This record gives sequence, C-alpha cells and structure tokens, in this order.
Amino acid sequence: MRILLYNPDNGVTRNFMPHLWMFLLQSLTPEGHEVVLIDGNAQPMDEAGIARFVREQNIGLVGIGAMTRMIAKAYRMADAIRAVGVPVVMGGPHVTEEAEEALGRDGGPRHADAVALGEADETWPRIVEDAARGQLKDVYAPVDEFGQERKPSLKQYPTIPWDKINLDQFNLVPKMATRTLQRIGDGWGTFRIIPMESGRGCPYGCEFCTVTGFFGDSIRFRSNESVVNELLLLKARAKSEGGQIAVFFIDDNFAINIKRTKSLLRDIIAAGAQVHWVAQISANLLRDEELADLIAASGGKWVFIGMESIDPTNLADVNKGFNKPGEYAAVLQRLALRNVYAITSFIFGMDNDTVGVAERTLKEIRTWPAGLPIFGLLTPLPATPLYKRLAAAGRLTRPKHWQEFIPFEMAHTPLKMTIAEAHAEVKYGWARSYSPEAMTQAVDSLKDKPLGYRINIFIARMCFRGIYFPQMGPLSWLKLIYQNRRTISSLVKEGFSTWRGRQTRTAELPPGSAALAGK
Ligand code: B12
Ligand code: SF4
Repeated sequence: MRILLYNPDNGVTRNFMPHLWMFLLQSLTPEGHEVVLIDGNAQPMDEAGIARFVREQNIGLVGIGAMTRMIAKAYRMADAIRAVGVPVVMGGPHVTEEAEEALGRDGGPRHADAVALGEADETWPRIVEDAARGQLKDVYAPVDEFGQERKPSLKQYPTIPWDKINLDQFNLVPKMATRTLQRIGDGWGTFRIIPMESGRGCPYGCEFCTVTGFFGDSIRFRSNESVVNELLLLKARAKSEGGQIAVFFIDDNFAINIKRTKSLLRDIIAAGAQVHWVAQISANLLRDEELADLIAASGGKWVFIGMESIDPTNLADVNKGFNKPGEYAAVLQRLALRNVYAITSFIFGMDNDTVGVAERTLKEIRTWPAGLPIFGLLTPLPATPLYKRLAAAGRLTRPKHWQEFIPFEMAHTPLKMTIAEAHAEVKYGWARSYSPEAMTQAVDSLKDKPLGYRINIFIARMCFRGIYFPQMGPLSWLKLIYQNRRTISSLVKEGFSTWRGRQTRTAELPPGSAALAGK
C-alpha cells in the first residue's frame, strides 16, 4: 500500500522546519508499504491538489497530523481526500483532545475514518495493517492489555534513515543559489533544520500548555548513544551534499534533568557529533555555569526560553511561578558570554496585563543582550487547564476558535484590558522589536562579536519578523531588504574589508606559507 503522510500549513507563516512525527511514523511503518511525505509548508497544496495527488499516486491511506491552529485546513484536506474514496487517519495534539469532532460525533461532519489518540509510536503499525485489510477502527488508543494508558518508552528508538530520506522539499537554500553556495566554505548548497527529540514529557503543568496532559508528567529519554548516532548520520549527510545542517531538539525542556543533559552533551562532544543546535530550556534550568559551557561546546547556538511575562503575578496565575523575571537578565548574559543567544517568548493578554504591557516588557528586553523576542496572545487550547478555567468563568468569546483560525486573535476576554487593546500590545511588541531601527540597534549592540555572528542574528531577525508581518513573496522580501539597507550595507562593507585585509596579508606572506595563512 502507498501511504501519504501530510501536515498542513497554517496559511500564514512558512514553517522553517519539517515535523518530526512524519519521519518517525515513516520509520515505524511495517515492511511492504511505501510512505510519501508532504509538508504543506514546503509544498503548498489546496483541496483539489491533494485529491488529484492521492488519485494519481495511487495512495491507499492518508495520515494527517495537525496542531489546533491548522486543524480547519486539515479537515478541509481530509474531506477532499475522503471524497475520492481514500481513507484518512488523523493524529496529533488537536484530535487527541477533540476526537469526537474529527469523527463527526459532535453533530458536525465527519472528517476522519480513524483517529489515533496520543503518542502513536505503538499504534501506527496496527493502523497500517488494519487499513491494508480494509478494517480501520474509529479510534486507536495507546493502551496496554489491561486498557491502561501506555506511554511508549524511548529506549528502543527507531533509526530514522536520514541518509536515505528525500529531503529536497526541506532545503532552505533557494534552488537558483545552490550551485554557487555549494562552493562557499564547507559548502552551503543545502541548509536544513532537522527536528530531533532526546526525551518527551514535562512535569511543570503550565496552565496554557498541552504538553503535560499529552506526553505526561514523567519524562522518558532516549539513550545518549541513539541521539549521538542520529547526529552523526545527519552530519555525514550534510557533508556529502556540500551543505549544512542544524538540529532543533524539540524536547519541551531539554535540560529538565540537568545531570542527564550534561551527560548527553559530553557524549556529543566526545563523539565529535557537534552540529549547530537549538533547544527549548526554561530559564530556571539555565543557572548552571557548567551546563552553559557544555551547551556552547556541543554546538548549541540558540535557546528558546518561554519567559511569558515579566510580571510574577501573571506567572503565578498560569502556574509558571518557577519563572523568576528577576533572573532573566543574568540567564541571558550567561548564554551571551558563550555566544549562545535566546529566542525569548512572551504572552500578552494575561489576567494581570494592563495597557502598556508591551512597552514595559520592551524596556526590560532592551537591557538584555540582543536576541529574538517573540510575542503571542494567551490562547485557550483544547483540554488545557486554562481552557477549562475560562470556560467555567464564561470568558470564552470563541469557544471553538480553531474552526476559524485567525492569527493573533484572542478567543477570550482578558481581565484588565479589552481584546482590541491586547491585540494592539502584541502589534506594538513586534513593530518596535523588528523595525529597521531596532534591527540596526541589535546588530550594533553586538559590535564586540564576530561578524559571522552578527550576520547570523540579522538574518534570523529578518526571518522572525515574518511570524507577525507576513513576508511570503519575493516582492515583500525586496521591500524589507530596502528598508534595512543601512544595516545590510554596513555588514557587507565590513565583510568586504575583512576579506580584503585577509587577501593582502596572504599576498604579503613568503611563498609556501599561503595555505597556512588561510587557517
Ligand atoms: C517543534 C514544535 C514547534 C515548531 C514547529 C513544528 C515543527 N516543525 O516541528 C515551532 C517551534 C515552529 C512551533 C511553533 C508553534 N507551536 Co509548537 N511545538 C513543537 C513541539 C515542541 C514539538 C513537536 C514535536 O515534534 N513533538 C514530538 C512528536 C513525536 O510528537 P507529536 O508531533 O505530537 O507526534 C506524535 C503524536 O501526536 C502522534 N501524531 C502526530 N501526528 C500524527 C498524525 C497521524 C496520522 C498519526 C497516526 C499520529 C500522529 O504520533 C506522534 C508520535 O507519537 C510541540 C510540543 C511537543 N512536545 O510535541 C509544540 C506544540 C505542538 N506547539 C504548540 C503550539 C501552540 C505552537 C504555536 C502556536 C506557538 C505560538 N503561540 O506561536 C506555534 C505555531 C506554529 C505554526 N506553524 O503555526 C502546541 C500545540 C497544541 C495544540 N493543541 O495545537 C504544542 C503541543 C506545545 C504546547 N505548548 O502545547 N512548534
Ligand atoms: S515548561 Fe514548557 S512544556 Fe512544560 S508545561 Fe510549561 S510551557 Fe509546557
């Protein structure tokens, strides 16, 4: 049977990274079946397009995974596939909580033939075999022989064949530049950000988050050896292609067990398996100097920190009192000293937020080493404690907000400001943080850092800006480049004079020492 695994796009931003679930389920598919992957972010498709694809490619089963914000699109695509007679199984965090909706048991239309609840590592092979026999069940739950929920162990983690999978759709280097860039440095013909997990679960239970409910409050880890081997495989692939690879450790809290994280990072270093990596780590776990050293030495470049708010009352309200705003600056400084920078995430529209929260937050941010701030709105995701609290208080204005996804639009009323005011705060945060002036300021504030680092942060900022201000086509990019021409020209000038200086120094060296000088 030919199986299509499909992840819809959100219709607004282009995701920079493929989804792990696809590669994982592909690797867990029983022998004798062929799996095709389509990520809507990399290969945009509409309903007619996917129906045509499924027919022409003789697909016998389609698996769709989606977060809440893509579920409306996922349902539309599923409807189109089912209309041409191909069964659809859906999985992921949204349908796990809203299985009745996907199966049309809530009075609405049916979108999926089957739903996989929770982690599907162990149920997927069964789903495939049932589908091949034409005997799909409605619901697949990860339970043991006694009907108790079972979380898959990560000890026997499958080998994802990164050396063989066709990753063409996930290359971030534009096709026309591939040939030229292949010859630069160690080769930049391809650049991919690959998701990898080293563990699952988070015990913290923040009120707005689905993770503790979905993956559980006990943490499961892969062996160090299996993570290191996967890194080595990816590294070898990038090298053989004349390209680069970066890894996003998608663990919700990569340092949740500091001792184990340190041991993993040490093993990565010992095996020479370093690649540039990004991970999510909560601020309270970044107090440890040795951990910071190991992060830097093992290739860590960016750390995503869910700061959420600079107001301790807000943090306590959402059960995230372990975040201490007073230590944010020191944490960021600790990372910056090692050339590791932070993606700092904030949520506005929390219960104690009042008008002016964005400027108050920016005032703090301006005192920190330049990084990548991002701003969102408090969103009641299905089945979270936040959803239940707001529903009970009658504060949900759009209880089924996912049926009509609108980016940066609240679904409940905040307590101390209006919805419109909360929207304005988020807009203010993005506009002030990513204006051409703010870009110049960020790059200038890093004057003592290597040029490569400053270019890196500038490019990252240009891309991150697009999360709020969509910049999808070449025209919007040209406009953005024009607006930032001052920063770009100063970086280019500096790059050129560094290169000229190096050339001159090489020319002045006695014959035979030029090769050494290039080192
Ligand atoms: C990496 C990640 C991202 C990446 C993008 C996703 C990517 N390319 O990988 C980035 C950082 C960009 C991101 C952004 C956002 N994310 Co995010 N992200 C994650 C994270 C940390 C890991 C995802 C992952 O790979 N997990 C590991 C895999 C193995 O688990 P899984 O995807 O759930 O898949 C398993 C099962 O669900 C199931 N399954 C999944 N799909 C399918 C499909 C089929 C057919 C079957 C049978 C089974 C199945 O089987 C898999 C194996 O067991 C999760 C949290 C988490 N731990 O999952 C949040 C998470 C998915 N994100 C979330 C959110 C809310 C967001 C944002 C909206 C945040 C924001 N406010 O901006 C944005 C939206 C991005 C967008 N594109 O629009 C929520 C989603 C909750 C929900 N109900 O939708 C999560 C769960 C975190 C949370 N706080 O609750 N995210
Ligand atoms: S620390 Fe992060 S992953 Fe864990 S519950 Fe809180 S928000 Fe979710």
